[in-house]
Amino acid sequence: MTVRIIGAPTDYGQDRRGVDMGPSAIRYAGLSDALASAGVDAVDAGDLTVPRAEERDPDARQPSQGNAKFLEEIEGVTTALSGDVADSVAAGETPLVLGGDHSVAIGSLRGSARDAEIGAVWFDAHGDYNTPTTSPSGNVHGMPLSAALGHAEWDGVDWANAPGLREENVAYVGLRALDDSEREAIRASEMTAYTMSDIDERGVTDVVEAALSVARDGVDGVHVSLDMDWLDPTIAPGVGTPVRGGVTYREAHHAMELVAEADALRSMEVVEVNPVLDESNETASLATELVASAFGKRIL
Ligand code: B3U
Ligand code: MN
Ligand code: MN
Repeated sequence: MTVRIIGAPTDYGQDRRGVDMGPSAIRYAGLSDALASAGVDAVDAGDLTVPRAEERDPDARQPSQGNAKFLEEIEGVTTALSGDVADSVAAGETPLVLGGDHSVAIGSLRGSARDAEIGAVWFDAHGDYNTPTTSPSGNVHGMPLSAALGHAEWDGVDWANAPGLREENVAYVGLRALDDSEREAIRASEMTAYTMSDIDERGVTDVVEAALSVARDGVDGVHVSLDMDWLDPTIAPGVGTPVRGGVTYREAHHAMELVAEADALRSMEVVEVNPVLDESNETASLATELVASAFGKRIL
């Protein structure tokens, strides 16, 4: 397997600076050694060019899309990203996108779904299913799934839509922080949502296996989206919106080992690593370990 590393150093999807340094932090933490330990060949395509946030109006909004912030910048980044992800898949590789905040998923999903049907497993504390009008923050990192799934509010915003992704093939793992309208919308959707309570009750093996079978049912491959705030903040402090009660180190590794075992991985992203908020780059370092497990690293 050849993995193409694509850095998306952007923080336009949320309010805290620093997550744009995620790709550097993850590489510095030893990503290439981690991938080598998983036995895969890795090609590093470098980083996408992202306009400098310091030069942008901090309140920039496009009036046609509710209160979503920085849509013009996010369009630029995710359009470039979707092209690179799609080309990588077409070349027989498995793209690994390094965020950046979770708005990059708009590009990963659209790219992975170019000329294909895909499913997605969303490892996250959050639902990322707000829309430009329901979002309490206006931060697009809380909206990528509603955008990719083409909700009515995103009509006419073709760059954000992933036509090959259907709700029926989306499964969340580890939810624990939802906004009220987002909770209603997830309940009303065809997506499958496993919360932390489900992990407590059923165990991580059962939940992740179920999520993977939902995502892979009848599709060409699965996109795995790993938001580092999925993990408990005691082991992943370097994220913008930490939420207590996340998965443990061992649960996370086991989940990623199950991803590798499922042998359906089409594309993957790891997002929300913020080295400015981190302690000695440990969140980035954990990200490299989890990626290695997802790509097949085994203890024995
Ligand atoms: N649901 C909130 C908070 C949030 C979403 N994703 C993250 N935080 N990382 C929102 O702003 O949409
Ligand atoms: Mn997220
Ligand atoms: Mn999150």
